[in-house]
Amino acid sequence: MVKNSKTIILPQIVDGIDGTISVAEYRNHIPFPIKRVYYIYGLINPDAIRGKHAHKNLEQVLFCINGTCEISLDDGEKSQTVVLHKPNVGLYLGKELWVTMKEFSDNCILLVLASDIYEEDDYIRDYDEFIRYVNRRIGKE
Ligand code: T46
Repeated sequence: MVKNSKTIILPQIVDGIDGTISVAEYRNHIPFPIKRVYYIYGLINPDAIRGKHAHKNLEQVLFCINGTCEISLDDGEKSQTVVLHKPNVGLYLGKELWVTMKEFSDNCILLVLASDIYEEDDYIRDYDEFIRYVNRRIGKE
């Protein structure tokens, strides 16, 4: 895996044909207190590409609670792609990861739990700037 990322599996409380509950609790499943929840939906454009940015400090966990999507991660040295397709299997994104989201199914609902409120200053939206930022952080520059 790239650094600052891991898979998070939520428990499933299955009630047979009457449905299933999955639960995300701070500490038990989510490694930070949740200050914001947002969700992305209405992904009717099959060519939609979202993300293309990194965060300086924000931590998040992404769950595709309906449909499927593909998340590409780049830590400045390594990269990997993760397909989210199960409502109880999430992807933890720590700081300093360049994230691109694509290949959304049209019924995709991407639920995001975040460690902080929305702060545009926390975003790095230029890839070259991201590489300079991580290189400075690991003392390469
Ligand atoms: C991330 C990925 C996974 C707000 O005003 N408040 C919010 O909480 C959010 C998330 C967005 N916005 C505004 C900012 C932009 O004007 O909504 C607009 C679209 O945001 P953005 O282009 O950043 O959306 P995505 O899907 O590329 O990225 C989002 C999150 O912004 C980002 O933190 O990690 O999902």
